[in-house]
Amino acid sequence: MKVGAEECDDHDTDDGDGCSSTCEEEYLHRCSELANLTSVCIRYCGRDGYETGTDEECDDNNSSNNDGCDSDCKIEDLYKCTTNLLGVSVCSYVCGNGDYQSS
Ligand SMILES: [Ca+2]
Ligand SMILES: [Ca+2]
Ligand SMILES: [Ca+2]
Repeated sequence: MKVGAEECDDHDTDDGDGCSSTCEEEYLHRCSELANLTSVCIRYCGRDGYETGTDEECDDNNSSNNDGCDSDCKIEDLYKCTTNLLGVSVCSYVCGNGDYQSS
């Protein structure tokens, strides 16, 4: 169960499963508690589209690189992303599109 300053507790001391060995939510993960006070952590990057208030810069609901939004949900160089009606990022390569963008 969660005590004091813990952000999560998944009954192990492993890193890389969403809840770290120091009981902190890991990068790009979100944890929620079950009724038995065990934390279940999921990686929100690569699902549910782009979510504001998270570490995502974009989310195209996949874990592929080189499509504008990389596997860590960061916008790749020379791409620009917008969010479609379903909340999913749509990224396009801005180099060579005839529209100079300085940033
Ligand atoms: Ca863990
Ligand atoms: Ca997401
Ligand atoms: Ca991608």
